[in-house]
Amino acid sequence: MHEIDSSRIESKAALQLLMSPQEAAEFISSGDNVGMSGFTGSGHPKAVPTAIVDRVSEATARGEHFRLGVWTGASTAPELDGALAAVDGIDLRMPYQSDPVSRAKINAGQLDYMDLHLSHVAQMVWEGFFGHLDVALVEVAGITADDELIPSSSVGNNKTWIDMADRVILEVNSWQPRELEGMHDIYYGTALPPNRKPIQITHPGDRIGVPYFHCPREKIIAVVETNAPDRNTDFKPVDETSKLIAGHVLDFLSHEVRRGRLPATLLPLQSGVGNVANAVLAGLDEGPFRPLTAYTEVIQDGMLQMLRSGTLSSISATAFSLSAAAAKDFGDNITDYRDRIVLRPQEISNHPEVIRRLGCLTMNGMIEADIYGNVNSTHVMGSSIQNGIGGSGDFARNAYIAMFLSPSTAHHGTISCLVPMVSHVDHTEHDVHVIITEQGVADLRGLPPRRRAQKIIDNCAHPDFRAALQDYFDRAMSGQSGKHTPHLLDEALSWHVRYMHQGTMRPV
Ligand code: 0RQ
Repeated sequence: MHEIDSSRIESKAALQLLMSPQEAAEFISSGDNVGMSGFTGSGHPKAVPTAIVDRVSEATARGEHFRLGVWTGASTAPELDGALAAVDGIDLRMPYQSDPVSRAKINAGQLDYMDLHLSHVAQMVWEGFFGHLDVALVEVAGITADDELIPSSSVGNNKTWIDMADRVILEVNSWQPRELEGMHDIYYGTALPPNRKPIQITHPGDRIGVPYFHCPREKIIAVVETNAPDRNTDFKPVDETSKLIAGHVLDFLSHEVRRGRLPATLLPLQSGVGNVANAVLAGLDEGPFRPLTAYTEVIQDGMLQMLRSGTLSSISATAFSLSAAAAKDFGDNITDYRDRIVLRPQEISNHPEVIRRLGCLTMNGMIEADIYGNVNSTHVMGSSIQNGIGGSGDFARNAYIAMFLSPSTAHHGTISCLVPMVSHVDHTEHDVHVIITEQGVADLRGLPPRRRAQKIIDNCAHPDFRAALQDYFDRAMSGQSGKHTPHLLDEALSWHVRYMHQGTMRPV
């Protein structure tokens, strides 16, 4: 840890509650549900989780169990998700994870996981589906003299955790820039039906809330000071496949502008994270469209670069997900960026009403798509979770144009990402408008199922698998099944079984 900046805590009451991470962890008991901050590796608590891991290990050494319900915004970091999963300290995890250790535990049946639409989490917690929230463990960038909490590099579900928990533990992280203050927009107007009001956002930069979390003083039981970085994962250099996909996205968008279906400034962008997304954003930064806006979930390196160059004029999101270099650039130049960024609670950043009204252009990754356009974003071979649906459903279902992007093959070309029937469905054929691989673009809008199938096979499948997919489709067309969405049901999933047995989906 770096040196603590004690000026971050201006509240006299909060100063009285300063203690070590170990002391704070004593307030958490086995069986508690703990709502933790954290979203795509940013803004998660950095010190108390490690102290909880020690408590779990000590309990295990005594032959006892110490398990918590762990609720977050989205993914966190190895020292939280990975470390707690490794010592079997998690009873139920929700709503999103991407950690290799917790993934292995989930897929071994040793850890229960609920993979949820990220916009649904707050409402489901208000309704009590996951039980009572005992503790909120939330990182903040500071506490003002008036006891207002300055959010950190992610907002996620923190407002809900602070509102709903009996007890609140705060980590004040002085690694987070002091100038984050004022960048957030925490909306306190949400309610359950029939008391819901329209969400008054008509432009990504609109502010409808306040810059702070409110928390009654008596709920705060511990304050811990830290100075530790976010996860800040570096990207792999952009590869040829990602560049080809990015090129197809740009061609597609240009075509839509030429057809008059999109303005030259496009519509608010949403982009998933990862190398393909970053390559697309780099392509857009060099492309002809500007000024652009983004109504998205996460601000990754590519989006920051687009702000720097002026290609993007404003971004709404719920979190950052930056490499170490981009995080440094953000911290060094925060005064240039801050007026153009709004960070919101995830039920607002991913709100279906707003996404539909703004007409977002959404770009998300996938594990596989089938020839009719159903998309699997979450499960490898139909039963093993990879990460979770995250915000992809919130955005795709309500998008103006829902694009799904992926290389046409996985695992060094041995698996086709275009298949006869997806082994798990996250986005149905009704929610998927365009599929783009390095091979090309399948614009499925306006096409009935059999025409969609031919387009996906022709435009998106890898040549190594195209003949096998065509053969499947032709035989399904001439077989006994209904002809609206022809299938050979006994064969559809044996496509995947073949991979399990032979390590390849190549036709044999
Ligand atoms: O496995 O890591 O063991 O090599 O899946 O695949 O190619 O690295 O791609 O990082 O973009 O992830 C769908 C998982 C794609 C991601 C998914 C294997 C592959 C590799 C990862 P290895 P890549 P990406 C919304 C954004 C859901 C949430 C979402 C995701 C691993 O995009 O989690 O959209 N999406 N959030 O080898 C077997 C296949 C496979 C396969 C890939 N067909 N069969 N394995 N893999 N395809 C909101 C935001 O704004 C953030």
